[in-house]
Amino acid sequence: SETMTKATAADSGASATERFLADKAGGTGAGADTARVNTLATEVITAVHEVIRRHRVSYEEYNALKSWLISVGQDGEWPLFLDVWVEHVVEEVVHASREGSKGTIEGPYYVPGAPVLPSVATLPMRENEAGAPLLFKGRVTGVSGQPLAGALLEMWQADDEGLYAQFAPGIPEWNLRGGVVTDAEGRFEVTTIQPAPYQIPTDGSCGKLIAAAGWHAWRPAHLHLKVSAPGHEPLTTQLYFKGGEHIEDDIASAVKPELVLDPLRAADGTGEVVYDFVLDPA
Ligand code: MBD
Ligand code: FE
Repeated sequence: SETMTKATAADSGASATERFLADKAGGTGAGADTARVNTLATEVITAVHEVIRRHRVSYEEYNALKSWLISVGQDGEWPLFLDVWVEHVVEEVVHASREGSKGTIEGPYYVPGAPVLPSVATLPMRENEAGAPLLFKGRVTGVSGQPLAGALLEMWQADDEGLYAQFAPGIPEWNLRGGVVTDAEGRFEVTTIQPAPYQIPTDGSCGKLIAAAGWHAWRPAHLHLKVSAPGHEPLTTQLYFKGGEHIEDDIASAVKPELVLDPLRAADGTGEVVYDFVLDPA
């Protein structure tokens, strides 16, 4: 039933908060620079003041904002909120001068340490995992075209219901998560399933904002990838599907034209597509 299989915001939101605190919190290096903090904090606060003046914000609206901000933390939805509405601009700025493949946002659901798989592999999945089979193959090279043998291609994706293992209950730990190692010519060939469009949780604070503003909660179907090799800049990216719903209006603003796949489809729906990754030198 719906209640058995649907993740609640509390499930996936709180799990994303725990995951972030375990892997990425404590970035105090940047925080140590007083001048930088002064500039950024002052400008963010000033931008808020300007919005309040321009739109003559009321006390009712101020208190609604205050209670909403409190609820985002209580729901554990700060990673979700930030990755959906803020991360894409950070990614744009940080990777502006990358020569190799385009990247995009990581989002809240990466987990390091997925099972390591050979260059020709099937992602861990349940018997009768729902969704059309997808054969995804290609090559990892450096910017001058040299093959990168032994590169690690980490993949993670939602299942056919839009749920991520380790963030929604009842899914095997590493379902649809794996790290594929390229062969001597930098090649990989991964069998997975076609992902479905993804709806961010509607029952928590982010969902409340979406409903209150009259937005939609959808991301287009996507594969997440992290490609890494010694001596090279790791690449965090996502791949989408041509003609798929919400390609043009991703709630997370993370689609780029270079990231849209157009698989060959067999009569039974099985897809096959080639995509090559180019990594910048470190
Ligand atoms: C996702 O699956 C995702 O990729 C992003 C960016 C935000 C929420 C859920
Ligand atoms: Fe995702």
